[in-house]
Amino acid sequence: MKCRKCGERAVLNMRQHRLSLCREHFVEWVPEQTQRFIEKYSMFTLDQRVLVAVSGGKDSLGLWDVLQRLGYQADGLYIDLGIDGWTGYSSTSHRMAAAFAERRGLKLHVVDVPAELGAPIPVAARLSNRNAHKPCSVCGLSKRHIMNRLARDLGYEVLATGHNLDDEVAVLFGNTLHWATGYLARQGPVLDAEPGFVRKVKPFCRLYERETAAYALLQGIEYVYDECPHADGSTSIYYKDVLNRMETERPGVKLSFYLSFLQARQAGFLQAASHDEPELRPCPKCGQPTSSGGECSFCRTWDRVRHRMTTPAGDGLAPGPA
Ligand code: Q46
Ligand code: ZN
Ligand code: ZN
Repeated sequence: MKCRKCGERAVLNMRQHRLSLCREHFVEWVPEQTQRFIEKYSMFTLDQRVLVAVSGGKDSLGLWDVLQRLGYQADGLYIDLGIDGWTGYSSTSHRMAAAFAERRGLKLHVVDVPAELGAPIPVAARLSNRNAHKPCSVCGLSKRHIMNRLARDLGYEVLATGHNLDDEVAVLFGNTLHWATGYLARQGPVLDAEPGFVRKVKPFCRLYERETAAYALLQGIEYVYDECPHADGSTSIYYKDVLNRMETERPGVKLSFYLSFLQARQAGFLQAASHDEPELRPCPKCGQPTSSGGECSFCRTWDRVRHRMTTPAGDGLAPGPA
């Protein structure tokens, strides 16, 4: 297998593009493609400040690396979820994100969830009524809230996340199976700013996970290899697995599923669903927009957690494995 550009030995064959590239051309190709998507979907410009949500993994650190190489003003945000237990996931990922920023002299904002909110995510999940056995619901809710708050408070115009094509297609697959039209109407490379919500973008949304992994590896980026221990057995991993089996038989099926969806959406396929959006009002406690009519679910969830931590009848401080 030879590089299409120079004839040297190729390191990656991207069957969906019928394109093989050597190391040198592959690490050039990834930023070129990212720049193309940033422009195509009008994500942001060189004079805008971008906040990159970094988890310490290959996608988000790879994205930060690419944005830096492309000359964007990109700072990082790491949210320490307090998910440690037997794997040390949060400590390791925090270390990776901090080391990446330090080596390159980049600015990294850190939000420490246990210190700032009062409990690590797995404890909060047990003490709230939101699916005590799976912390992902409290985790997702908290991450979305914190990312939006930080970006707005610190004056960033755009929040970028490292979601790759496999992530996007797994979400699309799940939403399609359930015909979740409200979610489908909001899925895409860009979620425009709304009053109280910062603009959200996904510059890696058309890169396969194997490409972002290869990029991080070839660029010598040190990242946390282990997934969050709570990701085990999740439906999104199951969907990724099913989609990968389809991709093996039909190279390009994931990309075409995503691109055809974007085309259909642009052609107005989900127009009715996008008019159905509930009215948003600022939460009286934190000021972030909510459709609940009172306090937002972030405030209600964390109030309940803190209340239960301080009442003798609650779990108190017996957190169990995080
Ligand atoms: S939601 Fe769930 Fe992730 Fe949070 S608890 Fe871990 S797996 S980190 S993307
Ligand atoms: Zn080459
Ligand atoms: Zn609130």
